[in-house]
Amino acid sequence: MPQTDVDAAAAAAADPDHVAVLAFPFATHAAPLLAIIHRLATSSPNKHFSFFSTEQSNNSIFSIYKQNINIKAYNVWDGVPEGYVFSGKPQEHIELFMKSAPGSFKKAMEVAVSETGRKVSCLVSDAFFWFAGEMAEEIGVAWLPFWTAGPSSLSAHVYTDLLRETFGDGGVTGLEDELLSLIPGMSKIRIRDLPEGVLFGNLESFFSNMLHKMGRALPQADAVFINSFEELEPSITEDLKSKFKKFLSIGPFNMISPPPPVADAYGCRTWLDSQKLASVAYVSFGSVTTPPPHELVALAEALETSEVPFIWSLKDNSKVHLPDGFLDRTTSQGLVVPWTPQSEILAHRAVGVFVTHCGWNSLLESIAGGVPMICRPFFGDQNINGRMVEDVWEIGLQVEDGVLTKHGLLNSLYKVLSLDGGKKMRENIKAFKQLAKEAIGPNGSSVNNFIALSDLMIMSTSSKDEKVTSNTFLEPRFTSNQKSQENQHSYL
Ligand SMILES: *[C@@H]1O[C@H](CO)[C@@H](O)[C@H](O)[C@H]1NC(C)=O
Ligand SMILES: CC(=O)N[C@H]1CO[C@H](CO)[C@@H](O)[C@@H]1O
Repeated sequence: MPQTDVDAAAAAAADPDHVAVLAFPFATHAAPLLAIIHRLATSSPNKHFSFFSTEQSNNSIFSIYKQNINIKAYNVWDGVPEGYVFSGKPQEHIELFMKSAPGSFKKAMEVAVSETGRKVSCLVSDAFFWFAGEMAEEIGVAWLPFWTAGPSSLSAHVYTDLLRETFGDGGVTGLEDELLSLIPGMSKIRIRDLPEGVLFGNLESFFSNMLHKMGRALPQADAVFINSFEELEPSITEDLKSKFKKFLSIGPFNMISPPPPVADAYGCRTWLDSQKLASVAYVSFGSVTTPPPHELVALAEALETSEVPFIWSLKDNSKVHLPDGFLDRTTSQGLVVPWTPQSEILAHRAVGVFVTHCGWNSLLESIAGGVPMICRPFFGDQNINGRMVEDVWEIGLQVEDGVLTKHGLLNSLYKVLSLDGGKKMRENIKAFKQLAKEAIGPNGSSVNNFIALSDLMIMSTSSKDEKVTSNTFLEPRFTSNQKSQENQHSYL
């Protein structure tokens, strides 16, 4: 036997635990899953983790992590048949991947099992993979799905059947402003705030079906875990704890291990240093979405008229839509840059408001920075997040009528940045920041939930003494030369 096989065999005999991790390889799903697996692997050095994703995803996320000898990446097929011609329909690549996924994951898992000599003892997956529950059942191990967005959107998917029974699935025209009082913790959410595909939009689309099946499958999981903290949405959290066998909030990840400082390529930090306390508007809609041209114009006009100093993260190819001369006229007022170190900017004392699409990761970064938001949501969970921001947490505003207009944005900027209006929002968001700090501190809810999650992965008796403690909770997860994470999240 070659030496490496001997080593593998010895390690497997010492601790046969083998956690298989199935990642959703699109948008910002795989990276946060790997972040948590990295922490678990660091705190359980004898357990082996196999991480399954597509080659492309795998290449982009693995390069940023410190090498862990007990995590191994496996590539799974992206589901695109040889010579396939894309018809251009939305989410086609996702649909192809999802159709092949159960088979591709099974095949890749067989390879990992034979290579390591360890049977799979626990299955962790993106919550999107409703079929992973059946896979886990077949091999007789625990299923631990991970939901990458917030608790309120998760609740919407778990309650889809009840919502459809109550409001019908034949369209909701006229009911858009009905409140969802029938769902615990959602009494301020309107039908119109729901993710599309629950009550409106194409209920038969591949994506709607996937989320529907997911909502039905999750109560069978051994635990559902999430990048949030219980104190942010206590009533929804409590309700989901009663729906699921276990519901474990183990975030916010961005506060547990903040990305290390990166080079200030566009001079944002230096520029911010020269600005007044809580005076700057930071504008970014994540890396997936750009508002339509007329909204970019409205935004530019509002910024210029308001004279509010700003940093605007805008891709170079969108600059053509800006009003003539805007960039020249605003050189001393603000910066328009193609990329920003978002969490650092939001943490800077000079930033007073974040104009955002309200994706989950951006929202958590805004809490970490204590910066109130102006939300212009686009799709997925962004509408429900925006509603929570304005009406439940009172840590920001939504743009009027859901679109950016010059007049509306001027109003919102004034409200958030003026001393009186903004003060309460700033206090509220700083209070959440404090709660988040406590959640990830000694005996905090997220720490205890992390330990509970880790315990669920210990299936074999031989490793029972390898208990995770809160000491390993804050293990740094990045290499120092890590490129900053993309800041966006929505479902896609
Ligand atoms: C930890 O927190 C729980 C719940 O808040 C509390 O009941 C318990 O006494 C705390 N334990 C310690 C050691 O502080
Ligand atoms: C199985 C496989 O090819 N895994 C790759 C995943 O990505 C890392 C980082 O780029 C590669 O080193 C692995 O070879």
